[in-house]
Amino acid sequence: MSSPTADHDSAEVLDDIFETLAELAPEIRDSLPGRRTKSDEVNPSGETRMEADAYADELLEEALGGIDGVGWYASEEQAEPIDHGEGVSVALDPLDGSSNLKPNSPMGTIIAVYDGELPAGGDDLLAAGFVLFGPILTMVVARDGRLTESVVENGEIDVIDDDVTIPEEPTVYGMGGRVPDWTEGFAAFIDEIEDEYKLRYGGSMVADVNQVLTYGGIFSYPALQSAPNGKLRLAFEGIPMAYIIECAGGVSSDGTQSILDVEATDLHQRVPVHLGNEELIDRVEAHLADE
Ligand code: AFP
Repeated sequence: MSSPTADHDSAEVLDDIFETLAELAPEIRDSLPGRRTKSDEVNPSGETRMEADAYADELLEEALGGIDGVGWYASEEQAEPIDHGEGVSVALDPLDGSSNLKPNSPMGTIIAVYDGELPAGGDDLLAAGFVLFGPILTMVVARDGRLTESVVENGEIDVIDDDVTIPEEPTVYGMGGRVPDWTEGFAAFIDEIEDEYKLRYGGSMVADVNQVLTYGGIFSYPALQSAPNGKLRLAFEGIPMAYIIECAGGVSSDGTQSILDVEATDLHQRVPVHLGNEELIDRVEAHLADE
């Protein structure tokens, strides 16, 4: 694959990608009420897809793949990247947290833009962002080391904070995985922090990470006894969310190192995820090192 700068200005390509995502966001949201049932298909990670997952994936592939300067479209819903010509690779979780659709709880779309062939690591990341389908439709974009938050109305981007920074005094924590399946070190970490912070976990990474950006704290989907690499996917969830948190002054970790330094060997590989204020990430890493 050639570099985005060969024929296209990569800043322009990134502008096009995020504008297209904002234009599609209301359409994806409008499609949700009629697509709350499970389809009879499973995704490459073995999870049953909702009708809405498939619809959002098709819509995003067609629109983002059609941008001049986008070379590959990859998604959590498809086994292999799809060739769209020359340019950057976009990697998407089209509807992250779609099991929240049934109880009408928040969910989102996560995007990572890589300069290079997939699988690619944090060094190859050009930008990342997410759309949050909450009571308000918002989008955050991490680019050039800075995080911007916008409200999306009628597909238009209205920037409300052009330098999002994680609050210095953390207040919340949210963790995935069944408690008996946590490792000893992770359980000890939670034991230590539960008196200090408020537990808030909704099961949608986009919303659970956004509350950390808003209130400060930590989000983890840790290594489990039954799944040493946890649940979340490196290319579609781990790397973009790590960059988003790091652009806001927070820290990411797979337990020992920044998620942006994890070697990418497989498009659908999983990674333990810890995101939040530095002091909390230091504490979780210390407990995990003691295991
Ligand atoms: P779904 O897309 O299947 O709802 O999974 C959501 C997710 O990938 C991520 O958004 C959550 O953080 C995590 O999985 C929730 O997993 P648990 O249901 O095990 O808490």
